Amino acid sequence: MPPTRFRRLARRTALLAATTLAVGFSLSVPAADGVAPTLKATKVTKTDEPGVTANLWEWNWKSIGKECSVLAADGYSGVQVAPPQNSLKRLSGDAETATIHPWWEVYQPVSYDLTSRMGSEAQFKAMVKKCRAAGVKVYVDAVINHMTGQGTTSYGGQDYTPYNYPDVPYGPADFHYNTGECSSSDGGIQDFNNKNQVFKCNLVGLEDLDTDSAKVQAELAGYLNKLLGYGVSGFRVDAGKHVGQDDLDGIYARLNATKDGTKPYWALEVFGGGPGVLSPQAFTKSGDVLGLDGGRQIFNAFKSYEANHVGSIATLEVFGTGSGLTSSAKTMSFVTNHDTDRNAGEYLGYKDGDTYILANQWLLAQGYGSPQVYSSFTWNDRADSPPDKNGTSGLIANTSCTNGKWTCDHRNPGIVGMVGWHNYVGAAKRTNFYTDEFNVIAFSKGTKGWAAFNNGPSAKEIRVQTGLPKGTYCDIISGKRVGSSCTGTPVAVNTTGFTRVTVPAKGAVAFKRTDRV
Ligand code: ARE
Repeated sequence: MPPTRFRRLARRTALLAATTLAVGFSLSVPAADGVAPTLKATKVTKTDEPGVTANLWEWNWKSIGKECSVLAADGYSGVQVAPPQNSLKRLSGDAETATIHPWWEVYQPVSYDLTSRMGSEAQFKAMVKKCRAAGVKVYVDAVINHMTGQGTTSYGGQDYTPYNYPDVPYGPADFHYNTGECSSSDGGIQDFNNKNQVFKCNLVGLEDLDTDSAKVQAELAGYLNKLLGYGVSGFRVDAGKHVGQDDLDGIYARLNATKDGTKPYWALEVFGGGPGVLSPQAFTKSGDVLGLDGGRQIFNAFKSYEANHVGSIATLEVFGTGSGLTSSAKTMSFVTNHDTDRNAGEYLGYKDGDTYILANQWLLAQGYGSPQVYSSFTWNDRADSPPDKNGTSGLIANTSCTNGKWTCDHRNPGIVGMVGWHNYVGAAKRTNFYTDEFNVIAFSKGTKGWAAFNNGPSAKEIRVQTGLPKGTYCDIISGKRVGSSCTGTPVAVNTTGFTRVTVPAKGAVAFKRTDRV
């Protein structure tokens, strides 16, 4: 039987089963964690603030654990990791992709057991422990909107059928498809401007959980509280837009505090577009949101000149609420993530090379939101599996930053330099904004740091105010200060704070007050 037909039949059967179940359905709410009281029951008010994070997407737990000491030394305060729950394990390729184990298997949960492509539950725990010991907080990509949309087998070994996940357990009544709340004709989101469909129907065929029910909320909170119990500091909420504000709030209220005694960080994935009620702004009461619209604006500024000969990074003088984005305080910002990296033409990605690096350096300097730097694996086809441990097992190999299979942009010396710069200047205000009205900009952050960015194809000399005292400073993009010498380009600032400096093509120059040699 062709899979779609099987699926349709299975859905019909599930619907019947759901109707039967709904009659005798009794609410059983498992205790959230047993140990820590939920946020609702405590007076915890401070929310975890992530600082600069590295998104080591689909790196395995062992490799992340190892990398945390590098992250700590480079000034990152957190790491975001891929969805750790048990997921779909495909048995073969199909008409959509011949790849047996496309990267997106992990976005199809089967249970909240932590056996995954990235490792075992014990390895996950060990990774969190190691990272926390190094001073790096861990943020988990939480897939709580849905379960799978295909398959019957999983990495954890548990089998399932449509709308039946015995190991959670979830049955047909735990899905919107069967509660009758989804208004579309086929149970899927057909109209992304329709609130009911966006919240209550299946996103790309993924079985949408009945997240307004107390039972489902308690199961989800149980999963997230397990992670918090292991020392996790917060979550990137996958498809947050499709859970909806009320259900997100219901789940969040059931969470425990983090091990640091704060409310967990909660960054919601909410794509722009659609009516106001579905906009990222409309979710900022429920948590921070991912800076997806900001990523597009960054692309337009850095890339559109090359593509269309219009626009330039001079437009970034206004970036934030002034350009229609969510406020800095409510945003997790980035140049790219695992989806947008595969969306050339709308967002920058590692394949954009110097432009991508420069955009990351700029974002760290601009200081909008909680900036995140993305590093993952190289790919040719957008469905490509991450490098495999043993051929086609689906289990992810250890990361190597030198074998060409992984991108390790968070280690790029110029990006690392700007992480330190970002941390040092803190909340200092942007001043002395300069632009040549084309593709070069420069600015200071208070009297703490100065940076210049050239997105053009040739080097450019500028004469600008730095806001810093007279002296010779070490450019932290081309090198760093070691004692009183500089391994990069020294830059002179005169008694009135001005400098005359050449900003390399597709490059930056930056220094902090403490980089004086
Ligand atoms: C896979 C197959 C599908 C199949 C499905 C179920 O590709 O053909 O139907 O499995 O069997 C990722 C992949 C999907 C993959 C899925 C599950 O991208 O291809 O489906 O994993 O394995 C909207 C949502 C947004 C969502 C995107 C995909 O608003 O939340 O669609 N993004 C998150 C993740 C993705 C992930 C999922 C959610 C699912 O970040 O990586 O999917 O967990 C406009 C609209 C947006 C829309 C966007 C799509 O901008 O405004 O609303 O985003 O386009 O790019």
